[in-house]
Amino acid sequence: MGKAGIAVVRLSGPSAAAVAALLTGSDVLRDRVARLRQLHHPDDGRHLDSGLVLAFPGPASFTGEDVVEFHVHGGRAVVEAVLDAVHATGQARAAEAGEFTRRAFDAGKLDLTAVEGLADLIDAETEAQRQQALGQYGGALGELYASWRERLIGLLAHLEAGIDFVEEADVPAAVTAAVRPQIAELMEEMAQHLDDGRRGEILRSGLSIAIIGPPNAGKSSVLNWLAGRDAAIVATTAGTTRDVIEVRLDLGGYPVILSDTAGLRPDSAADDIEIEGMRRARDAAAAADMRLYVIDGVQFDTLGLPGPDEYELLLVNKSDLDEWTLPGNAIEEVTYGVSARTGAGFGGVLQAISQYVEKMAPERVTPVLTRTRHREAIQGALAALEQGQTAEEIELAAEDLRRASLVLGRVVGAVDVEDLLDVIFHDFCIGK
Ligand SMILES: Nc1nc2c(ncn2[C@@H]2O[C@H](COP(=O)(O)OP(=O)(O)OP(=O)(O)O)[C@@H](O)[C@H]2O)c(=O)[nH]1
Ligand SMILES: [Mg+2]
Repeated sequence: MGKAGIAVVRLSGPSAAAVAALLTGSDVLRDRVARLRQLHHPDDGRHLDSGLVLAFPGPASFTGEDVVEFHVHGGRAVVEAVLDAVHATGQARAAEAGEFTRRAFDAGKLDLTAVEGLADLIDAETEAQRQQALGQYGGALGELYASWRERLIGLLAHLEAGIDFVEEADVPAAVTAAVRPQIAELMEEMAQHLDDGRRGEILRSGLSIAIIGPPNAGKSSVLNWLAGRDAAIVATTAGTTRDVIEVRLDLGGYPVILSDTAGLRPDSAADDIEIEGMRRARDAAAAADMRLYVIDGVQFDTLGLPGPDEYELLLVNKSDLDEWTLPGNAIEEVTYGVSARTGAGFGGVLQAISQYVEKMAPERVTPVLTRTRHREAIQGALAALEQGQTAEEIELAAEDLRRASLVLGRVVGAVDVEDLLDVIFHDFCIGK
């Protein structure tokens, strides 16, 4: 809900045309032509607005049902009045969150991965996110999983045919021997699909980068410089930042969540609030995909430098000051002299972040999986197939294949997923 030039009120279901007729006084469902119509309240005939009325007769509509859209002016009172008039017909109610998409799913218009792709498309903030979501909405991921499932079901049919001949000594063994190499091939494809550096998941939810280091090193200043605004308080007092401050950025199409944290120093030098802040800082550092360790290039404690496994990039800040130097024991490849005051050196830092992303999430053939739900399912299917490969009895091997195909069926929503649906559709807004 908000103010806009145009608002679209959508109706879906068998009464859509009847409701539209009551508001417009005309039959709108005949074709897919947009027509300018005056909308009136069905109770007292009062004029509500003029707007376009556009009908999509089922089944060739988004939901598969008859759909009518009113394109009215986007003022709050206009939308309220039109919704009120729609309710007054007694033939319609407000949709629940995600209900249009859920009906589309029920009508077989979209599989579950496409539904998720649509939700991601609506949430997409960067260009790379948009491309990935659009691919998934278009069915790329769903088609891959469906094709694996089809192959599995084909192989399963072979095994089951073999089971019919368990009485004959060599038939079952021959069937299993014929099927196993094909299962191995499928397993190889699944393993490759899983070995993607979590690219799709990172792109969907954002790469998390924690800025850590001693107090007063300029961590908040680095965050502000990268964010291009004064998101965090900067002050000469050591221990300024206590809470973790998060900023979302678009780095070359990749969504990045930067968090500024409290400076780390011995507990004895800090009060209770700062100690809690440092605990949060350590948690943020542990949970991050990447860590930027910031030190002050004028005052640093060489002995106090963290081990190279505690950060991905070392930023030696305040290079604008004369007394600035790089610590002698810094590892050259990951060390960057910067000034959060002048912006010097940040070009190299941004490049290093991009390279790091490329390294941890190499670009491979699409489609990539984008959610933990997908990863767990493919891992589950793979585990079932592995077990099937070593099963002695043909019946047991068949059972493992059946399990794997069931798991794949659940990812795309082809088999019993009632429990999953509420979770997935809950992410949607009303009216989608
Ligand atoms: N000359 C110079 N001063 C800087 C630079 N970056 C930060 N400062 C100063 O260093 C002081 C500390 O900066 P902050 O960004 O608050 O440091 P911090 O690491 O977030 O500090 P805490 O939140 O207390 O841990 C401030 O007075 C900044 O103005 C820089 O590149 N050059
Ligand atoms: Mg700070």
